[in-house]
Amino acid sequence: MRVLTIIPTYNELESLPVTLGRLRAAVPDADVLVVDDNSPDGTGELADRRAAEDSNVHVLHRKSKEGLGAAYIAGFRWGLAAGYDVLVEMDADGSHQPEQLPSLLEAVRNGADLAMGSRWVPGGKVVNWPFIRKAISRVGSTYSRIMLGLKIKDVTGGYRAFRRETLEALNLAEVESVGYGFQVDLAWRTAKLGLNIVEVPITFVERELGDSKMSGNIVVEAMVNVTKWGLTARWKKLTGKTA
Ligand SMILES: Nc1nc2c(ncn2[C@@H]2O[C@H](COP(=O)(O)OP(=O)(O)OP(=O)(O)O)[C@@H](O)[C@H]2O)c(=O)[nH]1
Ligand SMILES: [Mg+2]
Repeated sequence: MRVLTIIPTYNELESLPVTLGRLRAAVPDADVLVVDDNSPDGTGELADRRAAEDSNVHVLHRKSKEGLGAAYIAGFRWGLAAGYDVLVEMDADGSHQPEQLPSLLEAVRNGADLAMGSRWVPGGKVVNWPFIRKAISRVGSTYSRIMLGLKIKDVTGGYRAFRRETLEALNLAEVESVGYGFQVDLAWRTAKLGLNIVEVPITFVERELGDSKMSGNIVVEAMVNVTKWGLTARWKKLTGKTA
């Protein structure tokens, strides 16, 4: 299995070297693609230096900050064109521990079309999150599950391994969401295709270095979209139109 781990970055100068080092040590066979949105702090140049030293590391430079979703879609396209079998999503900030990647890859090897790192299944954990952050994540996941009829416990999580055929079957050009909505969107599209989604327990560790790109807007976007998708699907069912 040729594996590509995609790491989107925006101002991750402190975190990226740590994450890259851990990832290359934990899963040396996997290639890495850093997708940088022209970070003003020089993250893109740092990634270029790492790529020059290590032939398993690649960099995709984008002109401006267009959000996590757009960066991942560009990364998926790059990885599919390069012929990888499995494409992994991983944050740069250490929240997704590279040492746990083998369990996601194992799930794919055992037949998952999409393996999702999950904080909210037995064995899953969150380290260093205040009560309010946990509450927002759990409420957001539960709301999405009810609205969209999903069985997944951690819908917004962003530590995932996709089999290439899964991404080929999704219509990536249709995906517009930017933040957490992007993760929900991909999970929902995968579920609608009837593909095999497996949740793998992970320990999610809140970032220690650098600044968050999370914003109220991202949460609102996700909630609005989930509501829209859920109601549209119900309406189509009621009126007999196929989704
Ligand atoms: N290329 C690119 N990467 C982004 C963008 N926004 C966020 N990222 C990256 O996406 C990953 C997740 O972003 P975070 O800021 O950690 O968001 P979060 O995990 O919701 O919030 P934290 O609690 O701060 O960790 C990190 O690797 C970011 O650098 C963007 O617009 N473009
Ligand atoms: Mg983070």
